[in-house]
Amino acid sequence: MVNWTTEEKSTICTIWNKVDVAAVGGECLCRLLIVYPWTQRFFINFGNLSTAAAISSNAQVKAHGKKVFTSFGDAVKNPENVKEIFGKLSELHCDKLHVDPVNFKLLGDILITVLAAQFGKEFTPHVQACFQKLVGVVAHALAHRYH
Ligand code: HNI
Repeated sequence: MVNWTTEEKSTICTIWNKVDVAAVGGECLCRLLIVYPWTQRFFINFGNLSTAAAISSNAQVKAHGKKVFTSFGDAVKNPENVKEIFGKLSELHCDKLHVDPVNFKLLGDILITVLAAQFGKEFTPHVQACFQKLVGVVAHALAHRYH
């Protein structure tokens, strides 16, 4: 069981409240698909993903990025209960989507780089450490029901 201090939770919320979830979510999923091209195989029904430009302007990628990071926002609000909150999602990603859990870590790291770029100096090492902890907990929770 991971413990969260009040300070860590408020540090994360302070940043997340300033995040445009649609913009950041879209950006993160785009980057995942461009930086780790093998992840495209999960999204073959999303239309044209043939070039970085095509991915960046793909409306389905943007919409799905928003969906994923809206869901991530539930973890921000309730970091103590991520395992419970993401139980069903873990089953879905395992049983139906067959997403290798390694990809949750990759997406988490991408979120960190996108937030670092957006927030600059405000994204101090301490803020990064808090987010690194959260993306780790989320990746762990999403992998939890795999069998
Ligand atoms: Ni993920 C669908 C949340 C990481 C591939 N994913 C969802 C949905 C949510 C979601 C919510 C919609 C579920 C539904 O329709 O009931 N995904 C999350 C979260 C993370 C994550 C919170 C990590 C932070 N998903 C990933 C990763 C991949 C991924 C890393 C693959 C590389 N997800 C999918 C796919 C779908 C999906 C594929 C189905 C897409 C569709 O609609 O066709």
